[in-house]
Amino acid sequence: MPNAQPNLLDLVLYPDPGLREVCKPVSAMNDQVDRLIDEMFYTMYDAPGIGLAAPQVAVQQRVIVVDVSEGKDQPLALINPKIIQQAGSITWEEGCLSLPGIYAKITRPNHILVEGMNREGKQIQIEASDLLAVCIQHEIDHLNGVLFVDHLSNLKRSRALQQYRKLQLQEENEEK
Ligand code: K2U
Ligand code: ZN
Repeated sequence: MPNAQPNLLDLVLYPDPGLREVCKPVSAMNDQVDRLIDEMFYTMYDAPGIGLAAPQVAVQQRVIVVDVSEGKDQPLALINPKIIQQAGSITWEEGCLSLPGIYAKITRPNHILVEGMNREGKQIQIEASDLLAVCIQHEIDHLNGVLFVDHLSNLKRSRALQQYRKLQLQEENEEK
């Protein structure tokens, strides 16, 4: 009998090296992956967030969860997701649960066709636009060890990471 209440997982924070690894594909849907997906959704909604990738909870597997709906009632889990078509362009102020407190405008395609396996183990294709497209691309980046700040110019990235380190130091000092 699986445990009813999923566990809240610890979020991995930059500069943890796990965030820079290329994650391994999931060979087949199984109970462990199914439980991981429940725990990722539970952790994402609690953060709160609208997306989460497995390496952000220290699991180096190609699993993402997203829910950009207002009502928090449209959960989408994708295993081994792959973008097979992309078009257009949208600039969005992105944040990341692994780099709390920093935000930056990132430009990405705003229409994508994604394929992957759903949590029932079925191969599916999803068309996504705007925020859902941004979110899915942000999460797939995580599976390839790419963070949103990597899409910035060197100057903007170094400024963002400098600000992040300052915030982390302030946090540590406040905890003392
Ligand atoms: O992967 C993550 O860190 C979760 C990201 C997903 C995301 C980032 C930028 C743009 C879209 C999605 C976010 O931290 S979730 C936090 C959040 C909450 C509400 C609106 C936007 C971002
Ligand atoms: Zn992120």
